[in-house]
Amino acid sequence: MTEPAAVKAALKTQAVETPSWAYGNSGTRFKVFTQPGVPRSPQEKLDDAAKVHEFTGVAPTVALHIPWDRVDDYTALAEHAEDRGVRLGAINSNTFQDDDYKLGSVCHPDAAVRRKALDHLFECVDIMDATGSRDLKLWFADGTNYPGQDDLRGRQDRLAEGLAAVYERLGEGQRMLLEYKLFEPAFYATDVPDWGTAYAHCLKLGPKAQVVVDTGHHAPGTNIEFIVATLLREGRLGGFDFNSRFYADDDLMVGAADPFQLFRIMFEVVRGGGLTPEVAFMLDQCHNIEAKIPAIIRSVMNVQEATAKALLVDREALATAQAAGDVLGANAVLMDAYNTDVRPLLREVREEMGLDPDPLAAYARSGWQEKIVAERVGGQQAGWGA
Ligand code: AOS
Ligand code: ZN
Ligand code: ZN
Repeated sequence: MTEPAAVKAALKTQAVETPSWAYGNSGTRFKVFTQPGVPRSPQEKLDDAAKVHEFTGVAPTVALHIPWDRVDDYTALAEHAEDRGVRLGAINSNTFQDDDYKLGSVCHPDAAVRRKALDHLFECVDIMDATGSRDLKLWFADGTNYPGQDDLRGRQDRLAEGLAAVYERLGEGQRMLLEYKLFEPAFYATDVPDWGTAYAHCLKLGPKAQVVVDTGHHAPGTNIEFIVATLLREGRLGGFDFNSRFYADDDLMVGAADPFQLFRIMFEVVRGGGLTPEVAFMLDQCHNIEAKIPAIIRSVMNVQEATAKALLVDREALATAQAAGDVLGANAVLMDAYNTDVRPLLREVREEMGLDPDPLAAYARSGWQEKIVAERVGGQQAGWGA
């Protein structure tokens, strides 16, 4: 049995990165619902993210998205974050919102469009230099809708060429995280559809290229924990984009749709030694109909609960049962941990960190929501689902 003190220590050091776009208005392609009090600027998104960190104690960094968070002075933005007790995290690129990208970005058949996409990615690395961000997160909407539309292999060659150029541009201590996604917006063939493709490109590029697992980007029934175990084993798990899905890339709160899956994933993280800063635990979510800051606090707590349960797995008993071929016994060890109510333990962890044991109640009492509703008029759309 893992010592409670060790479990608590691990939980205190875990960091969950929240995404700037989760604080803004969002929706589906049918409707973006606006909420009162949402941020009007990247600075205000950071102010909200700082509240999530203040009440959870484990959300010290905020991912930015360019151009949604474009500002004139990124050093000043980083200072704004630090003034509020948080730091800027991964820089997310956007090579999907311009008309030019209809047939792709770095995989586009036209060299001029590929150049434009590359220039944007270089700009993102420049921003990392200014903000001190470690990670560039790359998600490409590239793909084709019809068989024969473009050459599948040719597109991989262009992708490899583009990625290599970005890799070259990375400085000391910087990484690129390559995200894969089964489908959408392309429906016939996606250029980075799965972890195998992402891994193959990363392997060729070098150690600064790592795979990022967005939990919503798989076919139903995919064993995501197997992917996590494999990538960790190969030293290529750069991080997660956490969210929940029922149908497609739903971007619902992590741990809401399938907490058992999140536990299984976190168990493989713990088992594979991945509970370190080398693995970025990021949220990639949109809160279309629920209150945003409380939803993000809830999401951070859901990650903590899954992590606590994963840490509680009796690894020795599990190994003994596995070695003895005790199928039911081994399964029972895992289920015992999953079925443990870890909320009292997490309340203790928070109290030991000098926090309120109930972050949602503390946020509700803080008056922040009333303040932003009163002060902010004309909140920004996240940029997503327009
Ligand atoms: C898109 O489906 C991906 O999940 C992206 O990671 C992300 O939602 C987007 O890049 C927001 O920055
Ligand atoms: Zn993502
Ligand atoms: Zn996604």
